[in-house]
Amino acid sequence: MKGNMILDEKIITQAIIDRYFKKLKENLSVDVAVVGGGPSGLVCAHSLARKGFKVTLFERKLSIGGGMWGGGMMFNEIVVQEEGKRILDKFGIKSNSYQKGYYTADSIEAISTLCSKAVKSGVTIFNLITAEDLIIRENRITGLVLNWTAVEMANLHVDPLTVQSKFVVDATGHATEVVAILQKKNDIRLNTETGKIIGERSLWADAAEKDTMTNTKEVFPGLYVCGMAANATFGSYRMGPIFGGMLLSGEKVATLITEHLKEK
Ligand code: 48F
Repeated sequence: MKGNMILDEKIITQAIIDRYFKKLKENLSVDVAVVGGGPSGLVCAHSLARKGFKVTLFERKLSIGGGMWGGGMMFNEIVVQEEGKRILDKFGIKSNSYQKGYYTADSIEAISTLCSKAVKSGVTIFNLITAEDLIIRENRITGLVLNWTAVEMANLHVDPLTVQSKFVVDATGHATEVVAILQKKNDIRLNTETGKIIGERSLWADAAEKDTMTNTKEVFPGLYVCGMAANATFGSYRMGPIFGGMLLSGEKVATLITEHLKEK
């Protein structure tokens, strides 16, 4: 290294602690808290942050990206249809026409770009944190209850911390975890036909992709679902490795929430 500066491990440690806690404190009260850093959650968070809203995304795992990295059965390519290609273009993700109406993209380029653009548009992402509960006031979601994923994995008895949020988005994919927690712990009715989570059905790409858009909506006051969580909640099909619906759903949920944030 140039010069005579001697690196001090204590300063390195202080820098990380100071900066992390500054970031955390700045995100204790936000416009939108997104749970899940898969494709739908990232597009949602990116769209809202670009409009100037304060958006925080919590991801359980070490890596952001959910189910997109692995393409289909670990073949790291994804497929999108015509409408989905518009979003890839918007993010500057290269796609290749396969045959009429079908495009492919490198899943690594796709998800790393979504993540990078989300962060650069102002989204704060906290990885390694799990949403384990919700805060409800007067029959409306007003925040999230969070804990370290490591606490969850080790099954330790450690109390969580909280963030306040005007809106919460469940972008947790197949497990639709946030809605499931809400249903399990509270005597409430969801905005579904049965008032409960209807559950995901077996694979049907075409119907699933269309339904994802219809099912992207508010499921309980203050709580929206997008991506695969939307279909799992409202009882539609899974779609497999076609990702247009995930991207478009993220965009749609951001538009819906924007309308409400403007009213507030
Ligand atoms: O599953 P995931 O990629 O959700 P998505 O955006 O996309 C689904 C597709 O990947 C694919 C598909 C369509 O092509 O069927 O499966 O709907 O990403 C969900 C993310 O949420 C995280 C999880 O680790 C994953 O990265 N997650 C789940 N539960 C929690 C969570 C939780 N309680 N707290 C924090 N993160």
